[in-house]
Order: sequence, then structure tokens, then C-alpha cells
Amino acid sequence: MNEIPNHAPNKSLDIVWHAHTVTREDRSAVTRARPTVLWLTGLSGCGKSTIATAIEHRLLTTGHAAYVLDGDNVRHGLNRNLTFSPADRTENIRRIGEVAKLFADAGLIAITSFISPYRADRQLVRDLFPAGEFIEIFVDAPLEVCESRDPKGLYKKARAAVAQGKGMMFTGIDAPYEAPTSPEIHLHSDTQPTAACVDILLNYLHTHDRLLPAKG
Ligand code: ADX
Repeated sequence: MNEIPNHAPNKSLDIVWHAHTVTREDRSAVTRARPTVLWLTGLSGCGKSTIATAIEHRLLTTGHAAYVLDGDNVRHGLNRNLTFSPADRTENIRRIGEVAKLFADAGLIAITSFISPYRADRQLVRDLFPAGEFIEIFVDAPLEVCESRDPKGLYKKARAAVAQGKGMMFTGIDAPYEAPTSPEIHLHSDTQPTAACVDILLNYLHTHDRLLPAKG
């Protein structure tokens, strides 16, 4: 745990870790949540962002602090210097893993919505967390379904780029997606409505003691 992956060696020398005086328990007493990451992974258009924002809303309205980190949004800011090359996707996920860790440490339910196509990258993030804090959720919808939805017109663009012999490194078309082999939760977002997916996630959080009773 807490090992720095070798693709991101620590270049800062002479740095000393400062312990906080406020404990995780102190923070959880305010946020009514235990440090947790709900890590949603799946193809573009599979419904990750819809489920992420829906569970965030449910948690907040029932008195538990939560925050969504979303691929498209984070790539407008923190990760705006990253492309969709394999190396940049790895760095994208490494950074988000670290950000999610900070959010969880702050006592939030951090909900991440990134394709995160590589198994090894997701494993590196999992290894940042103590057992039970990282919950991998496979938002599973067949490529044909995601492509027929094509909410941003990107599948169409990718198919056209491939037809012209250029390619676009688009996940599912000319870039790989490595499905989780043993996620904590497997959602079938093509057949399960968003509300049902949210109920499954909420039920998991309750049964695994990730939420404190909301203040009355
Ligand atoms: S990841 O692969 O590095 O995890 P991330 O979740 O941040 O991807 O961003 C994915 C979003 O970027 C997609 O939902 C889509 O809207 C957009 N996008 C643009 N180009 C690509 C591409 N080549 N492959 C996948 N998604 C892309």
C-alpha cells in the first residue's frame, strides 16, 4: 500500500509527511460517511456519469457527503494536458486515484466516472486504499448499445476516422477496454434502470458499513 508506481517516480526530495490533528473519525462524524471510493468503469456512453450523478444526489439529499469526479470534466482542468494515448490514460487514472484518495480521506464518498480501460491501472488505484475503501463497479452495456446511444457523436466520429485510415484511439473502436474480472459490483446498465443501479450501490454502502446514520 502507498507505494509509488514506477511509471510515476517521486522526483521531490527532502519532503516530510505531516500528520493531521483532525482524525478520519472526526471528519466522518461531520460528513456521515466513511472514506470510500465508488470507482465506476465502463465504455463511453454506458451510463457511468448518469449513475454517478444520481447516487451523488441520493447521498447528499439523505445527509451523506459525496462528490463526483467525471472524466470529461476533469479533462477540462486538472488533466487537460493529457491525450487518449495509453500512457496518458494511465496518468489520467493515476492522478484521479490520488485525488479520490484525498476526497475519501476528507470523509467523502468519492464517486469516479472514468472509462479507466486498463486493468493494471485500476489495480494500481485499488492498491492505494485499505481493504474495503475501494469499490470497483463495472457499468456494463454492450458496445452496440453504447454506440447506438452515441450521446456525443464520438462513436460516429471514431468510425469515420478509422474508415479514413486515421484512427482516433477511441475505446471499443480502435482502443481496448479490459473489463473487470472480479468487480465488487456488476451493473447491467442496458437493462437495469438508473434508479435500480443507484439502489444496488446504496444497498452495498449500507451493508458494508460505509455510511453513518444521518443526523436527525
Ligand atoms: S480514460 O480512458 O482516460 O479513463 P476518460 O474517462 O478520462 O477516459 O474520458 C472519456 C471521455 O472522453 C469519453 O466519455 C468521451 O466523451 C471522451 N473521449 C474523447 N476522445 C476519446 C477517446 N479517444 N476514447 C475514449 N473517450 C474519448
